[in-house]
Amino acid sequence: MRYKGIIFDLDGVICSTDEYHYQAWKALANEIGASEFSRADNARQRGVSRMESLEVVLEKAPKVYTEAEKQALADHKNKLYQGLLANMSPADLSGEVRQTLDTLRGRGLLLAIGSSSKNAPLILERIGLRNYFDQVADGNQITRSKPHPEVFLLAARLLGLEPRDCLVVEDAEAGIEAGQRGGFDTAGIGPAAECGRAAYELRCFSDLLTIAKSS
Ligand code: B16
Ligand code: MG
Repeated sequence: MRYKGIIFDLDGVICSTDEYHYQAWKALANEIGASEFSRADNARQRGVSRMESLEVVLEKAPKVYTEAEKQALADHKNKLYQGLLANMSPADLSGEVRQTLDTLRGRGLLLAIGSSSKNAPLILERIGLRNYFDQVADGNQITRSKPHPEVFLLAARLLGLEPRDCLVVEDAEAGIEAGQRGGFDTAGIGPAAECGRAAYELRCFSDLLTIAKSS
């Protein structure tokens, strides 16, 4: 087998919480008069930290905020976001994703999460995957978010694998860059499949079954 492990991004790869991030940032943007904040702006928030994501919204804001005010805005957005997460259940995990993960595991691959999100444990709980992955590396354990490779290097280390033995699966261009900088092969899905930088471009999640096949 070409790979021994697969490291999955969470938001936008395992589940569609990328849409909830957009909705929460859009609500905040409207509240502070940054109503020109758009989906194109949101694309730049994929994979980067909460505070870096806030800066994207504030580019459209009519006033300048202090650091303390920025922290309060980020906290407020996170409350809006967690309100959306509260409605999630195992039904929000697609059958395609679940079956693909089960098949990959059945082939003997180690599976990990590598997410910039501090909400990753909560999301995994909501969708019924709290104890599913062999390892979880997330925004609570790192100081530099994507495109820095820290979270993927941590995930590989927790799995006991070298980067060259792992495939990183990402929906964000920043995540593809992080994987490459860390020495991983990368597979892009959604926006990351269109950025022209991923080694593999997935049309759908189950395409992974072809990339990581038994030899
Ligand atoms: P939080 P991922 C990332 O998750 C999101 O793509 C990004 O939009 C978000 O700003 C970041 O998590 C931090 O999320 O506010 O929940 O800590 O795609 O790396 O799984
Ligand atoms: Mg993502």
